Amino acid sequence: MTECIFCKIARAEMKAQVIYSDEDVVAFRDINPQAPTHVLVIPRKHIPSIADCAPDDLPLLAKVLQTGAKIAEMESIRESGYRLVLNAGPDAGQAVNHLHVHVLGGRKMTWPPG
Ligand code: DGP
Repeated sequence: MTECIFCKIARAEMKAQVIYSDEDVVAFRDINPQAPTHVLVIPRKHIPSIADCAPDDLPLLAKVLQTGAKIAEMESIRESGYRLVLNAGPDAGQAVNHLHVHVLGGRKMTWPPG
């Protein structure tokens, strides 16, 4: 069993505000929200980063992204707009080494990101 915190959330061994889950993915509210909606979508499978995605993982990755869009619907930010963010590696600020997509919305965003 991995000690990864997101694996623990996926196994319900660690508390999180889970708003969606199925056999492949889990979505929960970020502990340190950067927008009115800030949800993380993870695969249940432990993949450290997008850089570690194997060709066989691509359907799962597609499901993670599609779940991000589903969460945006659930959070009523489809029309106002939202951002899906996937950080990889130190320069991008990836802090948790379990692939995750941030769903951010509910406020106007700036570009380029900081
Ligand atoms: P990243 O920088 O892309 O690796 O983002 C990791 C995010 O994970 C960060 O926004 C904070 C969030 N996070 C870290 N630990 C926990 C936790 O234990 N619970 C929840 N809900 N979110 C966490």
